[in-house]
Amino acid sequence: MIRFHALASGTLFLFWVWVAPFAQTARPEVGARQTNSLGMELVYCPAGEFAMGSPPEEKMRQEEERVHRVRITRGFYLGRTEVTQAQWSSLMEVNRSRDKGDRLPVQNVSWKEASEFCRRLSQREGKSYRLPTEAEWEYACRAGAQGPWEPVDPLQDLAWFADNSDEAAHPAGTRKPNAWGLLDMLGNLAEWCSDWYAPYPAAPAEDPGGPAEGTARVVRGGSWRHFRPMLRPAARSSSPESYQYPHLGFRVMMAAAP
Ligand SMILES: [Ca+2]
Repeated sequence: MIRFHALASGTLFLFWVWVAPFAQTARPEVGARQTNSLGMELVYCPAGEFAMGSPPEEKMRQEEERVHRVRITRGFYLGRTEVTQAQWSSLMEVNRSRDKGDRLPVQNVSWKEASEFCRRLSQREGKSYRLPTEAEWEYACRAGAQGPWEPVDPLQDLAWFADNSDEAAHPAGTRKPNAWGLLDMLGNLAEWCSDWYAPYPAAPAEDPGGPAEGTARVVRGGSWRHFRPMLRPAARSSSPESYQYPHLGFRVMMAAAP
C-alpha cells in the first residue's frame, strides 16, 4: 500500500512537471468567448502590436489621428456588444435611456456611471472590469486589419449610423461582426474609453492609457447619429465625463488571467 502511494505521488509529480509549463503559457484563441453572470458575452483580444491612428491616404481622416506604433502587452476580454439596458439594470438603480428596451444599449450614462458599473461588476464577478483604453478600443476595432481603413462590406451591413438608423439606437449586436467577432464597435452608440482626451504622443507606446489629467474623456466609434467620417476605427471624439447623451454608451473590458 505504501509502495503504491509512493508510486502514485511520483506519477502525479511527473504529470505536474509535464503539464505546468503548458498551463502557464496556454492562451485563449483569438475571438474566444466567455459569458459572465449577467449573460454578457466577452471576446478575447490577444496581445499584439498595431499602427494606431490613420495613414495620410485614408479618406475622411483628421490631422490629429497621426499614426504611431502601439504595443498591447497583455491579451484582454472586451464586451462583444455595448452594455445593454437589461445588463445595466441588473447592477444599477436608474435607467435613463431615451429608447427603452432590454436588448437596446444603455444610453444617457456619464463616464462616472459607466465606471461605477464596471466597479460593481468586478465586485460581483471577482474579476477586474473597467472601461477599455482608447488604444485597446482601436486595436480591438481593427481586429488585425492593417493600413488605411476601408470597410469590406457596405457600411450599412456593419453599423447602425446616420444613413440607416432612423435616428435611434438599435438592439445590441444586430449588424455583422468584425474579424474577432465584436459587434457594433462602429456605430449604434459611441463608446466611452478610460483615457483623458489629448493629442497622441508621436513616439511608439506600450499599453498607453492617456494623460494623467484632462477636461474630457475619449469617445470612440461614432453612433446612430453620426455620418461616415466618424465611423472609422481611428476617428476620435471626446466629452466631459459628467455629460449624458442618447448616442453615447460603453462596453466593458475584462483583464485576462495572467
Ligand atoms: Ca458602438
